[in-house]
Amino acid sequence: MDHKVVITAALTGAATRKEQNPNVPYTKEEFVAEAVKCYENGAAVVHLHARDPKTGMPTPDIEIAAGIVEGIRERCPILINVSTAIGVGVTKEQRIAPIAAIKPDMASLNTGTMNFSLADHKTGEIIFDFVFENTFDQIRKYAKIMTENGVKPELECYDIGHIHNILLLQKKGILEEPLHFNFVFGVAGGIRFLMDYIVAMKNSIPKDATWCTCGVGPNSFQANMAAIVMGGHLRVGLEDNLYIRGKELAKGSWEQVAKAADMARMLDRELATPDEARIILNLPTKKADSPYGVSGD
Ligand code: KMH
Ligand code: ZN
Repeated sequence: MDHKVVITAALTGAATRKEQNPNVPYTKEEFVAEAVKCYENGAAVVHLHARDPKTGMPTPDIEIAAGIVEGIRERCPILINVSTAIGVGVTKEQRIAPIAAIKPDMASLNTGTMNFSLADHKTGEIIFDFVFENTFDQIRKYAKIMTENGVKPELECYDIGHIHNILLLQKKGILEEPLHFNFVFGVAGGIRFLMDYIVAMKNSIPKDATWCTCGVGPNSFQANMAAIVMGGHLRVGLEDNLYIRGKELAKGSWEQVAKAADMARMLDRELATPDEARIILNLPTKKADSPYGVSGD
């Protein structure tokens, strides 16, 4: 199973909007249809930030998030990874609340406080300036809640120092091992994609850890191609990249999943099913018992 690749589809994120790409889902029906298409094209995991269906803004509303999770679980066995970043203006308590309420298969766990901004890399203009707070105390508390609820954390690392934050906290055993990391490239305030950096990040994590990678905009498929070669897993989706190639808009996150799947197959890495992903990513053997259904049942 070692050679198999797990593809995650990140459908929305906190920032992308229909004005930029009309295929960003806002309603439950749009989320479910998009998740099913991602599954059909090879994704084993879907990463979710719920949106207010009327405004399209990210929302901490648990009923909305739960409705989306339930709708996806009714239609396909894809594993569900819920964001604990959600969006700008969401409180620390609101960010973690869906974990105990929904008990998704996985959740993002952000690993350091940082500038999390939007910039024009050509001109150096900072378009949107924002501090993303993830203190050690907060990371520890979120990790505890995830562990108690049987939810596998995906450790979002936007720089190599974030890996060291986790290794420091892990001296006290805050997380069940093996750990699972996501190396994120291209956030203004984080590391940009370079082969040297991804090699350094991979070499910094424990030998038994699993990892995937995603990148903002043009960093997306570059990082994923490197991960295919280096034995990592992939994340694509309209959350971080609106395009399929150049300035051509993607028809949906599913089209990026299909492209990533082709890239992986080209290098003889087969795609993991959700059941296989559960094993590869070392999800808890006992599936979280969620009132909103269980993936794969
Ligand atoms: N959009 C990614 C760069 C999270 O949801 O916790 C960040 C992300 C964080 O996916
Ligand atoms: Zn996210």
